[in-house]
Amino acid sequence: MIVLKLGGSLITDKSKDFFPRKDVIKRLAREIKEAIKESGEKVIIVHGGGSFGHVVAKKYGIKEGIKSHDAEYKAEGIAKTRIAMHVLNEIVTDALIGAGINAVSVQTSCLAMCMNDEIYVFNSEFIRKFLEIGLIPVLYGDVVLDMKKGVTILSGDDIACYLARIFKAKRIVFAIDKDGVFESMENKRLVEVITKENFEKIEFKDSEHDVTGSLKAKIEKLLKLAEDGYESIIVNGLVEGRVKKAVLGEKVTGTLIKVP
Ligand code: IP8
Repeated sequence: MIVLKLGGSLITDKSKDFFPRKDVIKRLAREIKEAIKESGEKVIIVHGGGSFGHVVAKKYGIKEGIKSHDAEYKAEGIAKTRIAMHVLNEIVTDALIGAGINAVSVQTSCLAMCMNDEIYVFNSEFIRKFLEIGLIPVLYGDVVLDMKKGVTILSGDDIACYLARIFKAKRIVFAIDKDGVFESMENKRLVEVITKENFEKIEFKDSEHDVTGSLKAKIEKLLKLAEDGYESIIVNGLVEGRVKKAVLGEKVTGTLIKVP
């Protein structure tokens, strides 16, 4: 089992609202198809929100939950965030099907619920069943109900980490728009391996965050995943061939997150 997360910054242009990178998505779909064929592995795909979900979620403050005075405004924001993610998911799923993958779109907000931003309910049986009958589930970061806050945003990273544990993933690949994690944004030197030991030395920039958190917080989640026995790799999906290599477990430029 392989879990592949396609980052929002990879599949959309975050400098332009609602702007999918259709050529990139199409090429990634081809790479994923080839990797599935060559490896014979089952794959779960999760994608992020990019210039679709994050723009709307930020505007309406969805991550802050519902307060008594703003319920109507939040309801409007929830509806608009959901449809934005639905539209992006359709573009991704359509490209996957176009590449010959039997992809099935799975609406995260109908499977999952949070409690103070943490996954509280997640009906992974739907995913298991889809995989069993030969489909490739395509989930995405989404607006979901929250038992305490009313609503929140569940990131694709959290979904990918959760499913990696549930399905005991053999490989976890995070495809983004950069070669991996850099020592600092100034020197742009790639950190090939991150462990608990060198993590604190990395200079994360504050500006590198969206509604679901900073890059630093994302890496912290991946370090926890590594401690549970699941290594992950971050690769640049804008460079042709890297996602395919990472899915196949071949040597590839990127940042590996593992235990020391
Ligand atoms: O881009 C967030 O998912 P992420 C999805 O994986 C929304 O953090 C709705 C903003």
